[in-house]
Amino acid sequence: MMDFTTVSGLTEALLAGNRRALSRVISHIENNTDLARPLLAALYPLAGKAHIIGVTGSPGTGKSTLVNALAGVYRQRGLTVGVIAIDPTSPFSGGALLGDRVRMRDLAGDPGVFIRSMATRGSLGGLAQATADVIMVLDAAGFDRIIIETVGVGQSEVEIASAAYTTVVVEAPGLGDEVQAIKAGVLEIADIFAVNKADREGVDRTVMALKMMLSLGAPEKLQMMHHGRMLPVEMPQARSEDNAWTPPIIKTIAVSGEGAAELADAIENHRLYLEQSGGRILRDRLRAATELRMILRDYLLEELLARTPQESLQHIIDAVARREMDPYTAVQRLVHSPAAS
Ligand SMILES: Nc1nc2c(ncn2[C@@H]2O[C@H](COP(=O)(O)OP(=O)(O)O)[C@@H](O)[C@H]2O)c(=O)[nH]1
Ligand SMILES: [Mg+2]
Repeated sequence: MMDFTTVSGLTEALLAGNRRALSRVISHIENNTDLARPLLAALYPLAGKAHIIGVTGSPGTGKSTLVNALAGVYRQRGLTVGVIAIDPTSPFSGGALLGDRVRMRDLAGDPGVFIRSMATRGSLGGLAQATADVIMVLDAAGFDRIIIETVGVGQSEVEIASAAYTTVVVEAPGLGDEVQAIKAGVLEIADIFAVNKADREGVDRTVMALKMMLSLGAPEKLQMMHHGRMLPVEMPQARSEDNAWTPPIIKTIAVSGEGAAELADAIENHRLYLEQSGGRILRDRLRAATELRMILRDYLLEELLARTPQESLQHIIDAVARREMDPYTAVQRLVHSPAAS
């Protein structure tokens, strides 16, 4: 009988391919139970083999449908696939949108595919960290390819991109001003562009706009890296290694699966490119640096708040609110005040 109540029992079952154990482990991590950290510590050394693919883009471009098709291609090629869908939080229920789950159901029942939705409730940093942890667990569980679907809005896509080795940016024709849609910060994270809904009018205009952006985009690329708030200093160096890679533009029709094999080929080319150029090692360092920063930031904040007496904190907040103290001085006070006994 497998013991799902202990770290060793869960780990053993997970490594044996038990999907229920995998779900349990992820739940422990999402709910931050007492077993979460020991499980992460036990699994961390076992991860590092999977190829991690980020799929991002505006809502409605067809990301979920494309991920479904891509996972199907990988399954045909004998590879196992883990999918993490990060959905916009519904303003009413607080739950993930149903649509993604419904469309991804094609693959349900296949033991070579594991799909998990994570709702974007809570802070961005929290989600990015939880996502990184779940990626690691799927990696340790032996999935060959891990695909993360995120809605391309601002900071989160950059954070998730730092978790992926290959980032696919999905565009679609007819989303208004193509260049605007493309400009919104995705150019510098894209390793591959998928122009989905290639059955629709205007697809060639979108492809042309992308080609233009790519030919103009190089200097901006490095500059944007410097301004990316979450990115550690290693980023420009990490990316300079990638300069020999020109993001291919792949036309897809996700609903029929057309172009999905070509997209998978492009991803595999990029995977090989990263391995041969040393880019994978650089991205691993980048990932480690980003993750350490996220965890350290949370840890230091928690530790500081834990050792600061509630009255002192309230006192300082009042002082700042009354403008008797500026917030920078307040932070100095908090950081350098002797630990409470
Ligand atoms: N015509 C057409 N519709 C598509 C294509 N791919 C997806 N769709 C449709 O676009 C809508 C949004 O797709 P979805 O995968 O949920 O997009 P997401 O929000 O980016 O995940 C759905 O109604 C899909 O059926 C495509 O290649 N062509
Ligand atoms: Mg979706």
